[in-house]
Amino acid sequence: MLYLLLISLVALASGDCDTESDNTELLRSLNKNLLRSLDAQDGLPNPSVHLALRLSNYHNLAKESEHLNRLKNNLHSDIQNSLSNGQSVVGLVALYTLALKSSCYDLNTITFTVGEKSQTLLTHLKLQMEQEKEHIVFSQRPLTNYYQYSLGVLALCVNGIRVNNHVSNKLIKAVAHEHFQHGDAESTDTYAMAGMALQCVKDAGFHALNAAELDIALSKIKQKLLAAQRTDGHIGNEFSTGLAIQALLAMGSQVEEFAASMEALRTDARSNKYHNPMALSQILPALQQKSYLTVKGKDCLNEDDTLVLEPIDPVVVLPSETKVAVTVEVVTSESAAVVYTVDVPKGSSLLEALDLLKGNNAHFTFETESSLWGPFLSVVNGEQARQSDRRYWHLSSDGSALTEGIRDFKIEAAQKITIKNTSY
Ligand code: B12
Repeated sequence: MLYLLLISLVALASGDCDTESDNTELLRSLNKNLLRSLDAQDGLPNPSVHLALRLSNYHNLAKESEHLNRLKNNLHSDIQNSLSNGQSVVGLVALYTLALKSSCYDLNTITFTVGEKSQTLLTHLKLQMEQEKEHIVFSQRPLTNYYQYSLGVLALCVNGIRVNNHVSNKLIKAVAHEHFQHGDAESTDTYAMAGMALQCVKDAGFHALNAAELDIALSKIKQKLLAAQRTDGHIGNEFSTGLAIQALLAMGSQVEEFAASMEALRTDARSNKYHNPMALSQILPALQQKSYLTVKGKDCLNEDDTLVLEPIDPVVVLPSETKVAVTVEVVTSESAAVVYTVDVPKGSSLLEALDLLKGNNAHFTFETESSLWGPFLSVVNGEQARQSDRRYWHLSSDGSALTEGIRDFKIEAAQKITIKNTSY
């Protein structure tokens, strides 16, 4: 009997070890994928990717430092241009700030010049947040969105900059009035980012006067995130789960409370759901039980430097011989609908399908804008859905909203894609 008990205990223990080493293996391999994305990136260096690499337990310090230099040169001049043109880029500035802080870089040495006046990055972030706040006062919404507003609060706060009470109050009010929307649904991502931002404000004691309001907002966010948990474990959808876990951790929840969500994240990660570097950058900290708040205490000392990128053989994917029929319906802001059809190789991306359609049909045109998530569909048949007018081209397939953009969504079977100029 004792012998049997011992055998089962040994088996159990080794099972645990297996799981632990499987997880370590998964984390290291995701981390390597994120490092590889640095070389593959065609556009601007991505500050969110840098942040995730720096928050990880594993590092390739040479590659990270090379990337830091690219951020300080290329991303810096892109932000400089936007600021000179008077554009609100608070989310990007906040991510840049978080990325630099995660590398323990001296932020006081980073400056931007607008109208002959040179000011530090943090001063600019503060100014941008004031403008966003003023916009909320007059139009009940930020210039950008509450996700970026939260990023701004978070970035100031983790750098020890006192967040103006009026600024954090606007976020608290937005939580109370449930103003966090993504299209026509609630934005789990925004609740998560607001949760991390407000938790930082609470920990720093910046909001001592209205402590009760702040606590109510934090518990509402927690309740929203837990209520958004689906039966398959995801919180919101596959792409908000990482941020939601980060927020729950930051707000003091125990891992056991969302074990199913962690498992859902790992299962998705194993099936390569997070091939987009931006998606990977938001889940990797969560899988290591860290949140963006961890940046606050980062000292960059005695870091691991064991991640080595083995060369991998390039995989050439030939277009499938099998064709599938795609119907593309374009619905303009005036509700006028035009329908097109195109046959595409099975497994094509929606972007490839739209390119084929454009080549075959002189009446169909489209344009994209680059973003951290990839190409954002901005103009269709000459009609622009302007973010400044709070409009966008909403994507759906057979009536269900797509959870990925035109480059990542793959067409595996015949379907009807609807592209609708929608207000938000
Ligand atoms: C706000 C927001 C929007 C707003 C953006 C406008 C605005 N000013 O508010 C609106 C409502 C227009 C929007 C639209 C869509 N969105 Co959106 N969006 C977000 C959100 C909450 C914040 C983005 C942000 O401000 N980031 C901060 C700044 C610094 O980064 P940025 O890259 O410069 O930001 C720009 C881009 O992200 C772009 N953008 C927004 N959404 C998407 C989606 C895709 C696929 C792309 C390429 C770009 C893009 O708009 C941002 C502002 O200019 C994120 C959540 C998240 N976790 O990131 C989801 C998120 C990025 N969106 C998502 C999706 C699926 C969409 C749509 C495809 C939905 C649909 N079915 O139509 C469309 C895009 C369609 C198109 N035309 O290409 C997913 C993307 C997942 C993925 N794997 O690709 C996210 C992660 C939400 C989620 N959890 O599902 N979105």
